[in-house]
Amino acid sequence: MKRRILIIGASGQIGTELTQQLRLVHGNDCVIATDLHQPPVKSQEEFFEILDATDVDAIKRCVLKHQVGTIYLLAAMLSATAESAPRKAWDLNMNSLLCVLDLAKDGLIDQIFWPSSIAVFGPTSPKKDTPQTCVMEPTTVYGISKLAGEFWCSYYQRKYGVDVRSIRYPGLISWKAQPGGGTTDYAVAIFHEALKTGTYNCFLSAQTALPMMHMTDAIRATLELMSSDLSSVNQFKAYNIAGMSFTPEQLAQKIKAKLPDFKIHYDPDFRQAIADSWPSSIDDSEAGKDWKWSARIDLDHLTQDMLDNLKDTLANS
Ligand code: NAD
Ligand code: AKB
Repeated sequence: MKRRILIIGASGQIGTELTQQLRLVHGNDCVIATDLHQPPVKSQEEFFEILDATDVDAIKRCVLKHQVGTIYLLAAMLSATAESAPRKAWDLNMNSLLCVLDLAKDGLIDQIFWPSSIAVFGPTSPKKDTPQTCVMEPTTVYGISKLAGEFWCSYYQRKYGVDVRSIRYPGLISWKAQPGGGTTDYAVAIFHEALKTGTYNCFLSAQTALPMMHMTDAIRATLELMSSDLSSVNQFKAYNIAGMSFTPEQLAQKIKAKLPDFKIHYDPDFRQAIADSWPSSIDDSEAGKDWKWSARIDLDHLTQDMLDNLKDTLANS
């Protein structure tokens, strides 16, 4: 029998769409979605279980019960929420990763996907076209946990031959599920508010450029990396991937072109310092070279897609 796929943290922004896509590819009963909370999409309640990413014994029982071969570990605290509870964020982000790495080391599972982030970079990294390898001195607890996680992944790969793959996602933009407490969340909230109230109060300044990506591209990147031949994977830390780069003002202009009455105000808060410490754009040539990665969705396409789909979702809610 084909070994199953376990998603931990499946009810979040990425998990909601990753679960859907993996079920399309592998079949519903091959994908076990788990989280502390029920999935936001009703149709995903089948093959769903409550599972705590920090409960090592429960994860092991789940792996054995469902004959799991691959784990996608998505449970984490993101950049903004992590700053309000640094120790809790560190414990969740690190202990869950070490738990699944040990399962692979002990031969219980074959493959792991664990997402990293552009948050591994810091103010001393090159800001523009930030390369795969450069100075990395993150200043957030989230970034520190992601960078440490990358080192753990490459350690387990080198020392124990664990097949663990990772991507440094930029800010992800989606309409199917809400983001979970990051600094790039404004780029989703702006669409909701544009349609609901016509006004958005942005917590970042007008000129803050950040790397971003449509969720469809991010899910495709994830599945492409996971299905790549092991011999073409040369980065066992995490791959840079790039989609687009824009400022709140540039995004607001795109929305205004579709909704002329839309207004944006700027009221930066503590998240401004986090954004200022991150790259404004990313060089993803290593991913392009190793597994032929290239993004397909640009800012015009993203704006249209978000407005069209959210309009329908809000009308039906
Ligand atoms: P999210 O916050 O939307 O979802 C995380 C999920 O984990 C939530 O459903 C939450 O209930 C669950 N969770 C939290 N604690 C848990 C626990 N103890 N046990 C089980 N589940 C638990 O986050 P996301 O945006 O889907 O991100 C998933 C992963 O991708 C994270 O590692 C994040 O750092 C990374 N990432 C996300 C982005 C982005 O823009 N969304 C960018 C870079 C990296
Ligand atoms: C966040 O803003 O924390 C995330 C990320 C880029 O890792 N979206």
